[in-house]
Amino acid sequence: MKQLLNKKILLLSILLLNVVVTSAQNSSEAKNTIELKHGSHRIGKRTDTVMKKWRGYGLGQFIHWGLYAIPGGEWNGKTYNGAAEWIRSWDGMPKSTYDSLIYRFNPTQFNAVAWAITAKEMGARYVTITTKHHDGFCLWPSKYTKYTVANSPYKKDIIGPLVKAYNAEGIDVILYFSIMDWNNPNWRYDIKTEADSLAFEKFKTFTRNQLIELLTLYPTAKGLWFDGTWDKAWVKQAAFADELETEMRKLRPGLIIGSRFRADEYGKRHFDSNGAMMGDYEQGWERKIPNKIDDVHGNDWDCVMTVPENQWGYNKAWKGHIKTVNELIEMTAKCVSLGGNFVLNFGPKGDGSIRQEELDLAKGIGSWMKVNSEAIYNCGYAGLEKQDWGFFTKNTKTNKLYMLVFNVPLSGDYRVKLPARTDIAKAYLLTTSSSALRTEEIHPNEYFIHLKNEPGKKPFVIVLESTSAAKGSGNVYEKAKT
Ligand code: FHN
Repeated sequence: MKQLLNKKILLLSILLLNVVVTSAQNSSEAKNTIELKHGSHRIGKRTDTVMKKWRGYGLGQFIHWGLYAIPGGEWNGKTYNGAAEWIRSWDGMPKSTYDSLIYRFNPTQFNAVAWAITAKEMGARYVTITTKHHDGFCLWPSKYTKYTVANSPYKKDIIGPLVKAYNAEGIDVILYFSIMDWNNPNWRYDIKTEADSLAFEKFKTFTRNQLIELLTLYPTAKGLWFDGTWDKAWVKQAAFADELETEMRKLRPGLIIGSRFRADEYGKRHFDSNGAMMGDYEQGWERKIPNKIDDVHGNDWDCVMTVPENQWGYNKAWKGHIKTVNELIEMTAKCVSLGGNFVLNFGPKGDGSIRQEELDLAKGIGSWMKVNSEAIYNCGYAGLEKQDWGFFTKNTKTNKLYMLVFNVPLSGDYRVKLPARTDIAKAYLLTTSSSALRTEEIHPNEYFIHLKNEPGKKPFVIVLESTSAAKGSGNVYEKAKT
C-alpha cells in the first residue's frame, strides 16, 4: 500500500515537473512572439486560384515608362550616372525643368498592342507596368492631380489601352505604384513637425484616392506592385496602410499585393517583427536571385531584373554589361527552379517605341520559350539537389521533372539524384520525346543520363518521368564499410 502511494507521488511529481517545464517553454516562446496589430495576416502561402495562377506564370515583363524616358539619362550634353528614372534627383537637372517635361510628353510611336505582342512573343505571362513612378507623373488621367497624361500634349490614357492590349494577348497585368511622390507638395520623407504631419495626412488621402481610382478604372488588374515605401514618413503609417490594404482587398477580392506595401507598427518592412512575411509574395528580390530554396523561407516570390546593371527607365547610354538571351533564360530557369517568377524589365523610349536591343532579347527568349516553356510554366521547385549541369523544375500539375541544361558535361553524362525509392521510367529530350535517352544507375536512386554530342550552343531540356520503386534495382555493388 505504502509502495503504491510512493509510486503515485512519483508519478504526480513527474507530471507536475512536466507542466512546469512546458509552461516555461511556452512562456519563452511567447517572449519571442510580439503581439502585433499590423503584422502579417496570414501564415503560409495563399491557396486561391488567382495566386495559383500567379505562381505558375514563370516569366513576366516589367515596364518602366514615364517622363524620365525623354531625357533618357542625359541632360544638356551631360550624362547622369544613376538609374535613368532617378534623373530628377540629380543636381545636373533642375527639378522645375524635369517637372515641365510633362509638356513634351507626346509619344507618337506608342502602340499598346505592339508592346503586348512583344511580351507575348517573349513568353511573358504577366506584366507589371509603372502607373506612377517616384516623379509622380501619372500615366492615367487621375482626377487627384494635374500631373498626368491628360495635361500633356498626348492627352490620352496610357494605362487603359495597355491593360486592354495585354489582356487580349492573355497576359495578366499588375499595376506598379510608387508611394513616394516627388511632385506632390504634401509628400514628406519624414514627419518632424506639426506642419509635416498635417501635410502628410493630406498625402495619405491622396494616395488612398489614387489607389482606389486605379482599381476602379482597371478592374482586370490582378495586383499592385508597390515601390517607394521605404521613407520614414510612410513606414510610420502601419495602421493606415493596413486599413487601406484591407479596403483594397475588399474592393477587388483576389488582389495580389507584394511585401513592399506596408510596415508593421515597429517599422519592420517585408517581414513583420515576428519574421512573418507581409503580403502575398516576397518583393525583395530586385536584381538578385536566391541561391538555394532555404533563402525563400517557403514564400512565394518574384525577381525583377534589369538588362544592364541598374537601369529601369530608358537610358540612351545603355552601357556596362548587357545581359544576353542565354543569361536571361538561365535566370528564368533558376528562379522557377526555386519556386519564383522571373520578371524582365523593359524601358521604352520617350517616343513610345521599344529599343531594338530589347526587341531582340524578347525575340531570342521567345524563340527558346516556344520550344521549352513546358519546363517553365506551372513549374516550380522539384525538391531535388541542384546538379552542375543546370536546374531541375517540376510541373506542379503533371509531376513531370525537367532538367534545364546550361552547362553541358564534356563526358556527356548527366548526373541525376532522385529521392529514395524513385526510378527513372523514361528520359528524353523535350524536343524529341519519341527517342528515349540511355540511363544508368550508378548508386541507389542516382543515375547518369547519357547524351553524347550535344553541341550546347543553346540551353535545352531533358524530361524525366519517374516511378516509385519498392526497392533499388540491385545492380550496383554494396557500399564499402569504412
Ligand atoms: O527606385 C526604384 C527603381 O527606380 C525601380 O523602379 C525599382 C524596380 O524594382 N524599384 C526602386 C528601387 O527599389
